[in-house]
Amino acid sequence: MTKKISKGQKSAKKGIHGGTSLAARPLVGIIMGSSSDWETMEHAVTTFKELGVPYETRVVSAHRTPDLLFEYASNAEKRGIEVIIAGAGGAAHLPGMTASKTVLPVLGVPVESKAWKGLDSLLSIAQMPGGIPVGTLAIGKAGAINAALLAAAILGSKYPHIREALRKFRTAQTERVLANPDPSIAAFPQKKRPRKPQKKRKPA
Ligand code: RP5
Repeated sequence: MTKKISKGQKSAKKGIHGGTSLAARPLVGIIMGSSSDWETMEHAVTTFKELGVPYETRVVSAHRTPDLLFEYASNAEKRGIEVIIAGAGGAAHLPGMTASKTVLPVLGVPVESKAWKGLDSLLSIAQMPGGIPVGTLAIGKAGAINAALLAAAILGSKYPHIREALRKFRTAQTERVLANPDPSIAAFPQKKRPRKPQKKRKPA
């Protein structure tokens, strides 16, 4: 017997599969300590849009809005969030504090700070004492992109369409690199691409 699916379930399912917008039930919560972190964290959003992973974004500050942080982290699982990405800079306690209030995987993105170029953020996020892990990515844009890709890899074991989207992303990335083997061609457009070596003809 086939199970009946309610209207709400149907649209959520459709949203997840089509899924780049907030209309779909978000599977990933992207939080950041300040709106000034958006410049970095938007790269996680761009990556999710490409992969079709439904997400939500919020400013949740560990020191300016600590009650909101507790509420967000405590309720994320109940709301259907499956992975949290937390970006913060400086004395970046947001990812660690979030991880302390949930058993969901928390991925931390160290935002580049003015004073220490993000090294302070990196150490604050990575150096969690044993017991409360935060998966820490690279400082800045690369970290935000990789946090999204890692979140997609985690979700991929449950959602095959996300795994396939990730596979496609990787294939396209490889093909882009192989299609442009010589960066000097873009720098000096008059330079011709090397010809494929011709096979020697045997004398008749
Ligand atoms: C942290 O302090 C934020 O994550 C941000 O990276 C940093 C600076 O915040 P703003 O002073 O720009 O709001 O909490």
